[in-house]
Amino acid sequence: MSLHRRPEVWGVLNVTPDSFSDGGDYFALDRAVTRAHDMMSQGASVIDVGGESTRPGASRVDVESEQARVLPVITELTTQGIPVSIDTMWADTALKARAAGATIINDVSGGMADEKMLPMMALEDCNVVLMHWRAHSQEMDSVAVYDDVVNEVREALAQRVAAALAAGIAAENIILDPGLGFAKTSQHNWELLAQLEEAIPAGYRVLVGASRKRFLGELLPEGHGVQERDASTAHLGVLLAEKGVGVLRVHNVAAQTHALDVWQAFHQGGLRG
Ligand code: PMM
Repeated sequence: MSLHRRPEVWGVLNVTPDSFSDGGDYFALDRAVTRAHDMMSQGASVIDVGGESTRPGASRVDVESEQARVLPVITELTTQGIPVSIDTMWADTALKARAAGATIINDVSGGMADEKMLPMMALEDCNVVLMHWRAHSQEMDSVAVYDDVVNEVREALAQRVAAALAAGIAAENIILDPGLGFAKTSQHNWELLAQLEEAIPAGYRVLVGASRKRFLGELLPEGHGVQERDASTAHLGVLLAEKGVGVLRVHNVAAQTHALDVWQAFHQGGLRG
């Protein structure tokens, strides 16, 4: 048998102008819903819907535009029975997404970007992802400075957990995330991955979002397409399964599912279960 339970795979659905355009457009909505169904049939357990790009250097999206992008998509997905996580730093967007049927709130700022976030999460009493974060996209590269990234991320996450518990969030609702690429160089990402057990306060479920990120691209030939990072993402997902990570947040769900099928069959000595 495997040492750890098989991780869940969450499919990324970014409803941003460079992906599915704004949610008011029927064709964009239609394409987003089709994409979500594809990811569910490929083995996703949750679709993580986001309307603000958090790439390094990206400018912020105002709350109204974000909601116009994500809420129609979330309403449609939840009506069709698809479990949805809302990827937002705005408490108001998270609250409206909950009203539209989202069951999980994924805040990459761990409640730091909007002071209303943690109290709202406590009242909603749902699963929440709290990620390690230092600053918004335009500033985050300038604060990617650490003496000891593993200890500093653990201490910062422990501080977020303390704030979440003080706000009234139940410990069993908390999922922690090291925040790969958010105020982190590639070297920082690899150090966090190598010592993930030390980087995350013990006793919480862990989500890792490594999918297609730049640090994986650095291992590929120059000029490669971003989708060529999917094999590296899937491989890393298996290594994270070995470490007991509970959730892998990925763009290519089929690739990650196949890789986990191999991992499971390898540990079980066949295709049982
Ligand atoms: N990364 C992105 C967006 N949301 N959420 C969590 N919890 N963890 C992450 O690492 C994360 C995230 C980066 O952008 P993408 O949507 O293109 O992957």
